[in-house]
Amino acid sequence: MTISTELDRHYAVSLDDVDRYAADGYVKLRGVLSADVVAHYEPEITEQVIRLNTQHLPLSERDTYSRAFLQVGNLWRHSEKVREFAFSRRMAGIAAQLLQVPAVRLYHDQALYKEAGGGFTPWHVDQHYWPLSTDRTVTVWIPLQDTPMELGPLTFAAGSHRSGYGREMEISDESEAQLNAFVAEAGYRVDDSPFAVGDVSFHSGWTIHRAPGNTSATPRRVMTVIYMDAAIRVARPTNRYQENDLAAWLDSRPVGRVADGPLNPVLWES
Ligand SMILES: O=C(O)CCC(=O)C(=O)O
Repeated sequence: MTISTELDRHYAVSLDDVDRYAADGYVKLRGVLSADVVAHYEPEITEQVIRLNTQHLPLSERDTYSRAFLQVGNLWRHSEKVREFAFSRRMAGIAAQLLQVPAVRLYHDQALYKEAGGGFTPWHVDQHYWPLSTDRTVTVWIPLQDTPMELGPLTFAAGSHRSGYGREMEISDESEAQLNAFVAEAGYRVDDSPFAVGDVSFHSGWTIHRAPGNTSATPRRVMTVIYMDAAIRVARPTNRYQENDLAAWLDSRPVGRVADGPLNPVLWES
């Protein structure tokens, strides 16, 4: 099988996984990509991250959020090869099956590289940042190497997407402290299990999640793609981050309109 065939090959999500996603707000799927596919795209993604990264301060001079990772968005616009990867129909099809919608669009992609010695990612929810009308959003987190505990695997509080807690909180030391206490008190199962290369996770926009720091000597290289229901509409921004997102990722589409800007192509439809 060729690399691009594999990226576009349909993955039938089991009913069990659809149910687990609905109940837990995330699902980890093993072996969705082959090691060959990951090895084919990783160097190009890494090259683009290095080229486009604007964070040059040493870790010791950064705040908690900036220590967590180097973050570069919409890499697909800079490289045809990354576009192939980010637009994978296999991944987008899984997103649609988990969201139980007939079609999904791209919100944006984002590389999240946790440097050697990089700090923890504080507990947070993603949709705090997104001016979108419903909760039909999901992020695929694709590690580009094996990711044992030392590298900082993405960690989920299972079932927390239904709590409504922490939705007004931006990612910070405060969100880490408050959500940590909430997750412990509520008794959510915390899944910080490792990822092997080819494993991916999908988490909902309201799932409370974090990642430990990278205590290893190598970077934790991760690519993510955020999908939304193709019928989702632009909602009135409720904070300054949502105002920025509206301009950066949604082509400043008017409130109430389907989020169908040129940066938001449909990536999969049934
Ligand atoms: O990769 C990380 O450390 C955090 C990722 C994350 O929060 C996300 O993809 O929503």
